[in-house]
Amino acid sequence: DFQPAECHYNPPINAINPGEDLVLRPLRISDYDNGFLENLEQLTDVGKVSKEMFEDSFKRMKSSDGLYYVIVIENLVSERVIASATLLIEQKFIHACGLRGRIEDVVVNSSYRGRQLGKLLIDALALLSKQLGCYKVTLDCRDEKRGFYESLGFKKEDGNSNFMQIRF
Ligand code: 16G
Repeated sequence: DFQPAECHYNPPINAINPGEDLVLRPLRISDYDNGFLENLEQLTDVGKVSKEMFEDSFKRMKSSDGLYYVIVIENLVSERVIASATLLIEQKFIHACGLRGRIEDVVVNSSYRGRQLGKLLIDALALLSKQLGCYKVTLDCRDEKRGFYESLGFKKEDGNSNFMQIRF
């Protein structure tokens, strides 16, 4: 059973106190100017995103009736976003009209790695999906990140999960 516990953090950080000068909070529309997109560049190609495009996407997510949760960690001194992750809630008909959580776009700025911040983001979103009543929470990741997610309790479904895609 999934039980994120503070005692698994050494030093003992948590969502209320993620480390000196750091705060964990929901994404704000003003984060366009605080390095949110620049930080995402460390995960993949972000492309050219104008303020208007950003605000449109932000508002669409906000108005989705609790389907999108984007959380960030900000350094309050530099006022820059240094980590972020998204939880997307997928409504289903199966599993008694159940919900599935999907964790996406997890990135911790390279100069902040090794401070358990990735674990903190994932634990927070996994716990949130449990509290929202999801019957499972899933993610897909690069091969080199598999050990990290396994260490947080994620398991590859034996022979029964083949992540497939068509790229456009
Ligand atoms: C990783 C991310 C996924 C993201 C993708 C982007 C996690 C757990 N996984 O797989 O959410 O969308 O990278 O890669 O953060 P892409 O640009 O090749 O789609």
